[in-house]
Amino acid sequence: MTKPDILQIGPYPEWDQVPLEQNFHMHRYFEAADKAAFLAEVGPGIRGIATRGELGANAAIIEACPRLEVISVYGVGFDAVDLAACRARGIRVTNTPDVLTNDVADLGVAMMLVQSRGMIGAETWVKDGSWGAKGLYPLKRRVWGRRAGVLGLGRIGFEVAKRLAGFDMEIAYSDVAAKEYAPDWEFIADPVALAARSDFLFVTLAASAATRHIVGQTVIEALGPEGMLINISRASNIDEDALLNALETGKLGSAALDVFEGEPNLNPRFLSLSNVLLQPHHASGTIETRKAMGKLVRDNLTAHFAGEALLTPVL
Ligand code: 8YV
Repeated sequence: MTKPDILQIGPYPEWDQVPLEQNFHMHRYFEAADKAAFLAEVGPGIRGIATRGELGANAAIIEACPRLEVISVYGVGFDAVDLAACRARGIRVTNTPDVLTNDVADLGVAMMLVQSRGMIGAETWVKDGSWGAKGLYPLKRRVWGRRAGVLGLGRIGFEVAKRLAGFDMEIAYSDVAAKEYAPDWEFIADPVALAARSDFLFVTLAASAATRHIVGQTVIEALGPEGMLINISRASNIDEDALLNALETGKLGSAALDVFEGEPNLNPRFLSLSNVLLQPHHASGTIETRKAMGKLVRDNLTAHFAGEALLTPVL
């Protein structure tokens, strides 16, 4: 049987690349110097796309592949896939939910702890001799017992809140409706009201056109000069200019961010701030989770081309 032709949008670890190559004819879009010429050459034969959450597949790529049947996303977020184009042509889309939930929640909570307790600066204090020369490290803010807000109580938000409960935090959340699976946590529909009563605000929303800039100037300023914003979802959920303005002027206390507009080329204004913790979009980045994500990407492609039900379809 001939191997189905798959357009690969970004690199994968070797442990995924090898089995992908065994079962499919992979075409490495990300290695092509002239992407348009590459698409014009291989696009007509492409039946599947393998991509990553943050890379997705845009309308131009989809259009260049007239025989495209399925897009398999390595990531839970599929906001970078042009779903309207897929719907119009009956193209199936899969993602990798569940397998990454706990690691993403872990990183969000770790970011809160590291930033609130000033651990990056504390390590520098040890390494650069400040401990000996200047004495004790400046005091930082506690985490346990304080007020946490979770914006988006889906799978990841729920796991974040569960972990925060272990720190005896006062937990509230916003979502489109109260969740029956969260009877112990306060539901506050309005994100501004949620931010106003929170010391820490976690953004854990699945991104879409509807959630774009849901965290804008009003939410950010409601969180306030003592508040911390933690984003482990997508940059588009936050108005980055409003965030940078608030961080620069002290209207927001601090931020811990794993995602950025235009990543990995983030706005240079972030780099000169001392009240941020910046992470390279690696909330799902453990060996265990990435292996499970890669397997799901392959299993969905294999199921599709075997005519079987997709494991984790979103379309
Ligand atoms: C990335 C993600 O896919 O799950 C998502 O939506 O954005 C991530 O898991 C990951 O960084 C691999 O590219």
